Amino acid sequence: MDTKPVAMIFDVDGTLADTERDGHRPAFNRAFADAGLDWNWSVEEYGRLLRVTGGKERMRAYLQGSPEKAKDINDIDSLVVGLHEAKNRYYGEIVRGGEIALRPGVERLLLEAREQGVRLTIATTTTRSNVVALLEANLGVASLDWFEIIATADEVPDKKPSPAVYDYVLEGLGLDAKDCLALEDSQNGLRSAQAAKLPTLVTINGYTRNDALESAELIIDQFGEPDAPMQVIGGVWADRLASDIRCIDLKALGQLLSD
Ligand code: XBP
Ligand code: MG
Repeated sequence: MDTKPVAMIFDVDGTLADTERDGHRPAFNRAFADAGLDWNWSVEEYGRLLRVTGGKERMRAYLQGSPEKAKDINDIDSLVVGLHEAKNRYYGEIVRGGEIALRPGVERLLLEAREQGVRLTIATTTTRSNVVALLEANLGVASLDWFEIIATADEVPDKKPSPAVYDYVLEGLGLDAKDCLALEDSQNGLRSAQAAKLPTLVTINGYTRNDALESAELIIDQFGEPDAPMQVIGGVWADRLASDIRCIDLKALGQLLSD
């Protein structure tokens, strides 16, 4: 029998929107330039740096890999904190300027879930202000209330692939992981969700298409729209989807979660 999820737990960066290449990355570069640093992260280099989750952690990892850049810095910790604040200010400006749209099917799926009484939550390693900016810019201020729990790095500093942020959301929901569905875009996100025992759907993007994702319950290229269908890439439950399913909606999720 088809069963819709009781709750959906959405990742943010890469899942709700392609925020990394044209959002966080240029925001980091502007913060670096303002600080008089000669660091500039290309699209390609940023893809490698994304292996490390968390903006502050990413900058520290970059410095570890580039000792010549680190050698003249007296206080790496305070530099990183200052750069991160500046980066997030620039990120907010980019997002509020309308430059980062939601991925296909995201708004449709959120609206359908709300209509059908599916509980909505967010589990992300990004900073809370970045999530607020993205939701407000794309769905309006009231959309923050669509989500029963918005768990970010502000509440859960232990970043993905740790399951901590998903465990936090599950505890807040008071639900068993098997009654929920995580929606992710990357290997780090998948590892985090699966360590919390959540069935996980992965929607890939330019930066994550080569990640090791085969353990996901479903892997797709996008949530899709009825007139712009998704592609199913794989996943251990992929064969549960009927052949006429064109996009991720509650009917498709019901089939996916049926056993
Ligand atoms: C993605 C991340 C974040 C962002 C940058 O999180 O790893 O670090 O790249 O945001 P998710 P911050 O996919 O879980 O949404 O600079 O605020 O960390
Ligand atoms: Mg992500």
